Amino acid sequence: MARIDSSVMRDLLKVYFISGSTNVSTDLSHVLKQAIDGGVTIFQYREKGEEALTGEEKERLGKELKDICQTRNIPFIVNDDIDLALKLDADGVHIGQDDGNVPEVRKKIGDRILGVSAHNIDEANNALRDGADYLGVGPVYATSTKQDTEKVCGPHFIAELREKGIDAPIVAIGGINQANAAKVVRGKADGLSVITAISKAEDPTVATAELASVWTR
Ligand code: FQP
Ligand code: MG
Repeated sequence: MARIDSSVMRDLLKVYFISGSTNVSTDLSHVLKQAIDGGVTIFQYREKGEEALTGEEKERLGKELKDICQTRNIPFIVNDDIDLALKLDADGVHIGQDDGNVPEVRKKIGDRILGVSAHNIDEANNALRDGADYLGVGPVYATSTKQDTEKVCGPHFIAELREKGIDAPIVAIGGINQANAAKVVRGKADGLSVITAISKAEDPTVATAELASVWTR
């Protein structure tokens, strides 16, 4: 196996669904299946926060979600928890600036997909130098699913990173929904990442299809 090709990575980022058990009102496995039916291209298991599952329960749900992704042919990414990612044989991991050292994580996970959060040009360049396959950039809009965020950067910030020479795959994150997704696309992101715009949608299939449609219209 080799590291993922950047053009393949770019395509996979188009509709990036992130969720854990606390982000849904019903059953996450069911929501994930519905979302994949609507066009999700990659999934991140982010089991985090006060009521989040831990230990064996976290692992059990992770295994279930991984199997769903595998059966339906989309990559399964684990947020923060490298050991869980390895245990579940995930397709990749996503880490933020405070989640550990990028070269060390790269070493641990081999050629699996590695996503890193970046909030400025230096973080972006360093992450790519150290082995990131894609960057998560945001929050592009205000978000309620994460408390300790950096300041809102707006979709144009991704265009700025492009102008400064960042050519790598970038997925935008933070407060993205069906109403503002087109703006994020025009702001030069390769993909949109959402939690609640899908996890709390009345019909996750329809909600996902609406997000996916910004890439073809
Ligand atoms: N970008 C992405 C992705 N996924 C994420 N989880 C984050 C950014 C945020 O460590 P981090 O990462 O800053 O916070 P947390 O671990 O609480 O999510 F690019 F995948 F969309
Ligand atoms: Mg993190």
